[in-house]
Amino acid sequence: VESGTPFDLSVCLNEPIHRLGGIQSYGALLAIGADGRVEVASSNCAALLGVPTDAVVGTSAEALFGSAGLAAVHATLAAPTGDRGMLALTLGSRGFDATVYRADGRVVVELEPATAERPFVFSHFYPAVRTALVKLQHGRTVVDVCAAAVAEIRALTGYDRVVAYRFEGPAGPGEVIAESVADELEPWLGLWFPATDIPPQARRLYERNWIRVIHDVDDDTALLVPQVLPGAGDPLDLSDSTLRTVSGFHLEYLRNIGVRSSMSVSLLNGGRLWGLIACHGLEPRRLSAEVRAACEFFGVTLSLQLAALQDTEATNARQHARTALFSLVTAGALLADNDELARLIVADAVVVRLGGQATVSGAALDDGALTALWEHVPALAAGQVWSCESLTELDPVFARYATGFSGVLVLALDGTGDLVAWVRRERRAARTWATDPDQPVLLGPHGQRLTPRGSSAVYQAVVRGHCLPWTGADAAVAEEFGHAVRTSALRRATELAALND
Ligand code: BLA
Repeated sequence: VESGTPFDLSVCLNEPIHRLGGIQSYGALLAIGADGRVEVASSNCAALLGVPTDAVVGTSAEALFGSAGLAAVHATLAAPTGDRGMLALTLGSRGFDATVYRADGRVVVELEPATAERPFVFSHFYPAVRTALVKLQHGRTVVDVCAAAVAEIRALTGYDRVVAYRFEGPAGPGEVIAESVADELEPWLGLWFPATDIPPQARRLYERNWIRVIHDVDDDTALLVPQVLPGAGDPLDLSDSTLRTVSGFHLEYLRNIGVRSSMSVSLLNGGRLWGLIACHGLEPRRLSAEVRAACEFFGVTLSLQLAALQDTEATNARQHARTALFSLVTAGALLADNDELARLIVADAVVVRLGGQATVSGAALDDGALTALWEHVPALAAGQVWSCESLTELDPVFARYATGFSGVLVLALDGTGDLVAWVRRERRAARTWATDPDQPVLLGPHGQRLTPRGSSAVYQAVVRGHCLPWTGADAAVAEEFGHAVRTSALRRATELAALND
């Protein structure tokens, strides 16, 4: 293939990364069927367990683990600790940290040689994690807390670079918002990375489990034997695996940025992935089961704290809105003062539409643009909010209007089309990208290679046609305002009724 040619990204989108039929070779995997026999085993059993894979497949699990060991596996599976459990197991004279979960109707046991002489005990690591978590409590903003978190995770794990990476929207690109990095590496703070760096099926997988470790990008994958499940067309589902082998595309990516090992921890709010803590090592790095469990625990706690901060920011915005609303309410005319409305939610123009009649204040708006806008606002119930950050992306027709605005946040006052619309102009946001966002992947001189990236090759690109994003707080304020309008309309109606009595 010619170098510099674009790469077909649909290949990435369709890759079944949870069923690649192999694991990282530092551990072994066994899948036990309903009859208690091993149906699938990784190809490295001889090296890790001292029994060749061919002899393991078909053997009864009880023969391998002993009846006490097998009972411990089932007890761990039955414990209400989430989708996967951990325990210490011995095979012959070898000690292992085991991870157990269910997949495709089998019981899966993953075995990693115990790193220390002692078995896995979370409490060994607990004091360090506790100290680290306490340090997070002083952060007042999401960025502050992330800055403390990356420093603590780097100290706990020893990776060379640890970043907090925040997505813009669930399928969007992302920005490095905090970083702790070794002196000899170039800083990435503030860099943007294209959305295609983390495809949607990977994002979904990362909502399901909190942590993933790649111990060596040059590892020889241990294949599953047999490759496809008996009676099925696909390899075993490794969604819950800790040893899961990794997409070749991602390994290529890591090699291109000079990374030998990685770990990432999900940042979730309400079950949705909004960011990652991503760690890079310049050398292969195996995390012991207990350090991994500590990082997972750290990620859960960090996510909760960040979610609480995000909620606090929304609550503060609501409080601020209440104060602004109070002055509107006491002035007696909620919908009469558009300037005050534009202070409630930052906007370039505010449109109040009552009985089909629109009053615009602030920046001038084309009549044609307004007509097009009304056609695009979906049907909303009273009090409901709808917003859009790029009307030209919604419909290219919006590019026609010279007084062009990019985004709108609409509050429905009733179900009949009365509404308030806050309108924002385009914000030409200059971003520093780690690669050309319009051509995120090129085939390099050595055939199929993802392009290297980093701050030495930054790319300035201006994002066009979008307004300053509407935040959850903006929506909360609009809802609050809608509530006030309805309450005061109700009060006025009651007063009128009383007068008429
Ligand atoms: C996975 N891509 C990932 C992961 C990260 C990134 C963090 C999670 C796996 C891990 O922990 O290493 C990307 N890493 C980043 C980014 C930063 C970082 C943006 O440090 C910035 C600070 N990747 C591509 C292209 C494809 C691709 C073009 O660039 C598709 C061809 C695929 N990335 C890809 C896949 C995965 C991935 C398939 C999932 C890997 C897996 O979990 O199996």
